[in-house]
Amino acid sequence: MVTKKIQMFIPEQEYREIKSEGWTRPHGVGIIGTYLRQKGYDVEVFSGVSGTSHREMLGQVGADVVGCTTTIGNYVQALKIVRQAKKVNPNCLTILGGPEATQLYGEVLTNRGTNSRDYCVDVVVCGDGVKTAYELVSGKEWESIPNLAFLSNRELITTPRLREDKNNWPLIDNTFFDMGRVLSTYGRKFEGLTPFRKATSIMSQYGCNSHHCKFCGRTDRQWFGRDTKEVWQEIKELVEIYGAEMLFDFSDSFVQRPEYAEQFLRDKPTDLNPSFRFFARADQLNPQIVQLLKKLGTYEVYIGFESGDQQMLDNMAKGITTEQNLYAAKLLGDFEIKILGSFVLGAPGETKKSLENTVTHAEQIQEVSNGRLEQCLCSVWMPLPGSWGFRQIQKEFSGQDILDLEELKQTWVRKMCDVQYNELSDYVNKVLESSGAPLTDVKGIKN
Ligand code: B12
Ligand code: SF4
Repeated sequence: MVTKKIQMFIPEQEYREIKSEGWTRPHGVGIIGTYLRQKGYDVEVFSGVSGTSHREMLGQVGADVVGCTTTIGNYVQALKIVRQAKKVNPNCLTILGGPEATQLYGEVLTNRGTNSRDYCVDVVVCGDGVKTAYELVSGKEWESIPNLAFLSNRELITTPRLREDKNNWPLIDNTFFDMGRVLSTYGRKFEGLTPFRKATSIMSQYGCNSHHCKFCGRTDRQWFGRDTKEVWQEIKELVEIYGAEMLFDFSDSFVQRPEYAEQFLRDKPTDLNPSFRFFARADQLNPQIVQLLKKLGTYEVYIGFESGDQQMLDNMAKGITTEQNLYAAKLLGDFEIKILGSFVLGAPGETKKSLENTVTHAEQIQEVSNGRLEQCLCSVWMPLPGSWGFRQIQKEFSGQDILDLEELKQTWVRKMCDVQYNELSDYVNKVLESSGAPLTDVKGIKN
């Protein structure tokens, strides 16, 4: 029997490079690719978030099965890849997964499915996709595979959603990537601004069940913590084989379950001392937790402060107060942990006054943290498919799978804010400037 050739892609973002790209590992397609390889398939994984360019990827497309992760930032690139896959091999099975296709599967299949003029997508995986991918490539009846959306005789079929047990997923096979290049990208990108030369990403926990921030595209509310010993095993490999000095844990909040963080610290091998960057919510930080982070070797904590105006924080359902933001910043400063703070402008009802409060807040955060706010990110509210925000303007984009990001943001601001779009964009720079952070950036997608 000839082994099926499978290619998995996470395309690079279409609009602009972001600072976390180039040195991160693709956790979704990385795990899926590893699982399929372990099942005996001939697998290749191409990662735009680990520095492989879109052009390089397009040149490599050609397999029996081609799968792509989609986000709002790379969806157009993902379509180019699956179109190319069909061109090279019309019998190729093309699969889209990831947050964007999960949210817009109906629109994707209407515009790119079997009956469309731009047919390039056979099936969409909605939600978890490791076991699902295996069942798809092994030829199981689609109706009996969970987490799918596809067309059958022009009818849109969806199968039940099932959460997979993440402890049954393999550790990413790092030999898919040029790990030397991936890890050293961090040092190159942040030269002169960081003590670390080599860094990459890990993911200890999945899901966010604490809040429902109205701008957030996360839909996986249920929390799942991976076996802490296994996470350390993964870290050991990254440190000892690839020389990682700093690891960025992409869990939505590392401290959303303090007992998990405590277990993680208890299981830490004494001879393994990498530095970490974690996400955390301001309301989840207290002296005990910050002390724990310090003991773990935390270099930096990424906090979504979002706004300096209490009404805006309430309007975006963030579930935190400006006082909690300042307290968290002070605590981190006291423990000499650096901060990566991010802000989102354009909450429902945003006014010039509330924007001014955010400018002042960014400055205060720098002050109370004793200059520890090292990086500041700021962006205009992007109504991400899947979020509450998107639902408020969805009607105006009805039927579309390719969303014009500029139009999305402008529509949002026109409908939801009491300031003009241009004014809001100017405030992005004002917030970045007032933060006094040495490293500043707009959050990804072109602003
Ligand atoms: C790490 C991360 C990044 C990293 C790396 C990206 C990556 N995907 O690896 C960086 C920092 C580079 C990044 C960038 C961006 N990100 Co990001 N990122 C995340 C984060 C925190 C974790 C992603 C992850 O690894 N999850 C774990 C893996 C296992 O899950 P997964 O990727 O979803 O894959 C599973 C399934 O979706 C499915 N699946 C996925 N792909 C495929 C493909 C096939 C073929 C199959 C069968 C199945 C399948 O199977 C996997 C296992 O179950 C998520 C939030 C989150 N917690 O998920 C946001 C998230 C994915 N990012 C988001 C956004 C908006 C972006 C940016 C557009 C940000 C920006 N402003 O520019 C860019 C886009 C970059 C790009 N190339 O597209 C949004 C996406 C929303 C949307 N509708 O698109 C999310 C959900 C955050 C949020 N809170 O809203 N991101
Ligand atoms: S922004 Fe963070 S805290 Fe809010 S819902 Fe999303 S992942 Fe959870």
